[in-house]
Amino acid sequence: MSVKVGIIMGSQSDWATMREAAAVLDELGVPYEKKIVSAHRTPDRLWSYGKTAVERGLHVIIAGAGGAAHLPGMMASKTRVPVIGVPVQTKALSGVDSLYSIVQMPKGFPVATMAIGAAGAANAGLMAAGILAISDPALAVRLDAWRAALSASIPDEPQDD
Ligand code: RP5
Repeated sequence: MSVKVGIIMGSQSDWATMREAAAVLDELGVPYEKKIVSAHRTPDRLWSYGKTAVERGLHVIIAGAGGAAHLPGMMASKTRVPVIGVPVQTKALSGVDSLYSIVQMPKGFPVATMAIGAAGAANAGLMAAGILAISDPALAVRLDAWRAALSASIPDEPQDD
């Protein structure tokens, strides 16, 4: 069975954030591939990844980048495979630069943009799982159980430190 989720990121330095998406997919038993694909440093790799995404059987691409974060949008321009964008938190501008670079796509080429940083990456994994669960009943059961467990872990009342 081919891998249906691609996790791509602009740099090795993004992995500390993007591994949160991978961790969620691991918990849910969803196979994925992970690659460094930079819009600026490896544009040919980006082009080739986007060009072959459909034929390789990818159903969702999670793309994380920081700063001038053009990777998710450029990938969305190259493939119809849905792209979930993760704005990586930057030191200089706290990730607002990444968010603005990813979220404001022109009509016709959408990127489903998550929150800045680790929470956004984890949610990207959950979003990808939710998309695959539409046609994978066993995954749907696992995702429902994951969600129920999270809800059950939330206490009714706050505790003193
Ligand atoms: C972007 O530039 C990457 O997505 C990364 O978030 C940022 C910084 O990259 P490095 O200089 O750490 O490699 O392309």
